[in-house]
Amino acid sequence: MDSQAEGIRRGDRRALSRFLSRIESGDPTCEAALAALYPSTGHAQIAGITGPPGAGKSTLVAALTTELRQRGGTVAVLAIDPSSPLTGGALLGDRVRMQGVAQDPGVFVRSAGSRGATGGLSAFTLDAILALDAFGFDHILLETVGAGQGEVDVRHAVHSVVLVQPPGAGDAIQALKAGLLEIADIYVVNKADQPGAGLTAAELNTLLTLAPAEAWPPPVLLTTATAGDGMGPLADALSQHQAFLREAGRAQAWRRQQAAFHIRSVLQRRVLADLQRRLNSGSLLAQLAEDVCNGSTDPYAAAESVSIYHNAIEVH
Ligand SMILES: Nc1nc2c(ncn2[C@@H]2O[C@H](COP(=O)(O)OP(=O)(O)O)[C@@H](O)[C@H]2O)c(=O)[nH]1
Ligand SMILES: [Mg+2]
Repeated sequence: MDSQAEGIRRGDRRALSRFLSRIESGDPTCEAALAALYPSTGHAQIAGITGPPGAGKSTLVAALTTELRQRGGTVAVLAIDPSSPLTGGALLGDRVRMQGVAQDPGVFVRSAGSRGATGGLSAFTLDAILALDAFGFDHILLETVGAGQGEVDVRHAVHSVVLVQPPGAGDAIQALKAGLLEIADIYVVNKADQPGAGLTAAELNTLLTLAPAEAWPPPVLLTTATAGDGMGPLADALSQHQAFLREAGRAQAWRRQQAAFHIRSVLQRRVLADLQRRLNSGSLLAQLAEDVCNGSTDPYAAAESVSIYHNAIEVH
């Protein structure tokens, strides 16, 4: 096996860090190592923390990490934020808190810009989760900016989706009315120290009672992430949701959906990489563009001429 993959199995954090960098850079040799690590996965409880920018997701992830550590679990945090690539920005809003958790050997924090992959979560995220799971973390917290398609994608990468909103988030409530936000397993109204939080939570509760009854009625929780308030009930809700998934074969169904999503993501990445290579080789794309400009063809016929990928690209 790949030496970094072996390092991950042994619990070597530096090997894990380096391996995540390789995954992020799109190193194709990672796939064999990931395949070798796959049988070691399935232990971690994976939660997606999503919601609009500024809702307090990073602060909440830090506070929740502290809570989960107090309960004895190890925690990996993966923050995917297109606006803050690998080196950018303070991942966890509160620097003091960040230092606190960063020095804890039971906590691993990784921030990454989303790799421009079309629509939401990329194969990178799934591969990174796989590596963190194989390393043996008890909890993986994935922070993503909830925006359009990304929110739908996150459901297939995590066991539990937590939607974080600030008070008075009229837009989110409109979206919920339109059925766009019925993806969350747990709703959190953060910044409960600000006016209107109780009202927003009550509105959300009302809207959720209008939705068709589900086997898991999503709870609505109030938190003040900056003070660490509400983290106990949030950690409880997460473990209750995990227990719910384990009932009646739901975990198997989840695993199947997750596997399908992962296969599709890997295929999309390969097809796109193949296509990129093909278009770059011998300046094929530049040549075709030239043909379109001089009137000898049109963009559709030009695309058609790269026919080897014609069918493959439609697989999505
Ligand atoms: N008043 C208040 N501010 C908060 C709370 N949680 C986060 N914030 C602040 O909201 C801002 C955005 O927080 P951040 O965690 O970066 O949000 P993210 O963009 O969703 O990750 C920061 O200034 C935080 O200090 C809270 O519970 N109450
Ligand atoms: Mg953030």
